Amino acid sequence: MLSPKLQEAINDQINKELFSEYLYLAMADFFAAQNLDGFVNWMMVQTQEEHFHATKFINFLHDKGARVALKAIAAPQADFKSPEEVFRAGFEHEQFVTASISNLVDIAEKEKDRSVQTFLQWYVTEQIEEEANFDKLLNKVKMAGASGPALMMLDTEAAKRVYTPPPATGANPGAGA
Ligand code: OFO
Repeated sequence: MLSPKLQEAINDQINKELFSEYLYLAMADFFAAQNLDGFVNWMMVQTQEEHFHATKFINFLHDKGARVALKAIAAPQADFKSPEEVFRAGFEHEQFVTASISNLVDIAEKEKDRSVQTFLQWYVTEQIEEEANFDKLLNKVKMAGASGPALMMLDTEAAKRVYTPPPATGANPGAGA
């Protein structure tokens, strides 16, 4: 059984993951308005990742016999000055999520809940990739600068990104990892 404090903290994290999905949908929409279809695809794949992050937490609460408290999702930023600003905002958002996961780990440690500590390790590792993905693209977009052809090359590269759901393993197959 989860402590009320952990249950509340996980519910807050579910809201953050769903907000991440919302934020990247807004970024996809911004790129669609610029006709940068490869970046639209990249962001749409990212929204699928975020949806998975949220539902993995939801499945975990279900497995622990706890209720999910779905809260209102804040409206994300819709307009950006440039692709560089989009990827910088994404990178900073991922750093915020990493700090939030780290805070959850701290709470689980204080509550001495080993099952939550173990479960959270997947997110700790996942955040390394989440930050790196945005950081790499941010740096490439920065290097492209005002060069239209360089940006188009990056857009073509971004069009190749595909969503690969994590394999279903362990005692929580509904969560997919
Ligand atoms: Fe992007 O890692 Fe979840 O929020």
